[in-house]
Amino acid sequence: MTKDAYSLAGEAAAALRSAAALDTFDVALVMGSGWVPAADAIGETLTEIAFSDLPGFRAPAVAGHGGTIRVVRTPGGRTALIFLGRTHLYEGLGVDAVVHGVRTAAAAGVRTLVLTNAAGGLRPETQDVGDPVLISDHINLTGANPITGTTFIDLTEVYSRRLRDLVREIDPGIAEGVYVAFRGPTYETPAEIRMLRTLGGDMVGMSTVLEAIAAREAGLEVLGVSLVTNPGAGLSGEPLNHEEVLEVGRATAARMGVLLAKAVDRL
Ligand code: 8IG
Repeated sequence: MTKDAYSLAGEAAAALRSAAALDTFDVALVMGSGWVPAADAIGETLTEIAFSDLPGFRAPAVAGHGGTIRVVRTPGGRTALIFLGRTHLYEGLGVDAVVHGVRTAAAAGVRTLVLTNAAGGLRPETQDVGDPVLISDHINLTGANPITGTTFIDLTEVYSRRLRDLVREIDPGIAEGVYVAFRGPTYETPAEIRMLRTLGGDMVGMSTVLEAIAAREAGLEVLGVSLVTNPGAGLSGEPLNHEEVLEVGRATAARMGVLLAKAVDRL
């Protein structure tokens, strides 16, 4: 079963190369909810391929999460694969489905991966809604792992210090933080949010960590960026609302797009 997932990614990569009429790609970006409008700023679209046209992909289940791969030429002349939408563990399709895009990108020749997400903020004292945060490390509380067997991957530097330093040259004020992932789809209880603050988390979400692990297994260099779209449950006195989360994303998309566009040409 596990080996099957890697060969399925190989088949998807071959189909992607053929659909794009390109042999390789420089960088892949996974755009989480709130980041999709930012994709327009990355560059000129050469081709757009529906997930449903490639082996092993499923259309995302959540409204606002997209469902295509854009092949983009950046102003600096790089070719980027932009995954508009992702599969989440809470959809119940299994961990191989969650990381299929990352494995496909790696099999298609990508060496650098940008993972973006929308997240709850665990530090409202220092974070504002709409702020991007560089992911410096993660805590995987999903209970899942994309790797099966005796493959002991080093996770000392999942999120490349080199790439974080590069982004900080573009946006010196950008914060860094530890991203904690739960399986979801429920948001946290206030007690869980207090626990995560004690554990050293700065953002909480339901994505990214499994993709980052699969990327490190494939030898990719990873940049992770969270968009803080709400304070964690119990930190603001308001209940969490998926529509409001999407709205914050829309309102801040332009800033995210400019940041990523500048970053991608320097990676
Ligand atoms: I956007 O507060 C977004 N995604 N687990 N908790 C979790 N995921 C999230 C949250 C949040 N906000």
